[in-house]
Amino acid sequence: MGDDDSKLTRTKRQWADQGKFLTGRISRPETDRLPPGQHLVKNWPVLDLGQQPVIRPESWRLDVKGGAENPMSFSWADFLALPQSQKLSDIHCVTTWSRYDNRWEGVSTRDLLDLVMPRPEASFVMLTSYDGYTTNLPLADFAAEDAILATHWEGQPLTADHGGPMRLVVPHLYFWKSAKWLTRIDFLPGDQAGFWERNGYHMRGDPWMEERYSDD
Ligand SMILES: Nc1nc2c(c(=O)[nH]1)N[C@H]1C(S)=C(S)[C@@H](COP(=O)(O)O)O[C@H]1N2
Ligand SMILES: [Mo]
Repeated sequence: MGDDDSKLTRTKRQWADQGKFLTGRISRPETDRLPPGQHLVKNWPVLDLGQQPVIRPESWRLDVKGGAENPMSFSWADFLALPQSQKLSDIHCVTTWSRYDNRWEGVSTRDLLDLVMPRPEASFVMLTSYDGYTTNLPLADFAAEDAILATHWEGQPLTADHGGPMRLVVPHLYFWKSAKWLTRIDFLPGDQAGFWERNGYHMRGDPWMEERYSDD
């Protein structure tokens, strides 16, 4: 990865420049389940930079390093020994598809945060994945009640194309914030742009506010 000039990246940068898909409407999750400009799908599309890493459980690691009071490095066995949670949530992708009622199992981000304890000055999170992908979000969004480090979808192990063995799911933000093949989490005092955020996408990405692209 790191190829900031691939065809996909150039196309998406153009969309950001043109404001493609923007409706100018704002809605609220309490009243509108489907955010503005989205349409429902029944299948689950695969979207990524096209370099799906092959990860063996023996070599898998999750490192929670920067900005933590208790930095930790988890093996696959360590991770499976953490408290397990289930969440039911909707997916909203910035390319305008949404998918309702996805059943996830894994470790809730709150349970992870209780262990590693971000330092008081930490307000943002940088996620790094095995394919080199990065994405950023506010710590408050990462710590949302329904955010989960998911190992299972609909009762089955998460497949490699959807980010298995483990991906983040932050359902109240556009799906590009939900890093597949997650391997590293850093807490930061200030916000830094990840991969799509450097290519014209919004630093926060709230679907109900249509925060698709950065303002400049
Ligand atoms: N590691 C990694 N995570 C990623 C991506 C990626 O390219 N690499 N793409 C993001 C984007 S743009 C989307 S829309 C979702 C797609 O997830 P899916 O393929 O499971 O639908 O993953 C997000 N997480
Ligand atoms: Mo996406």
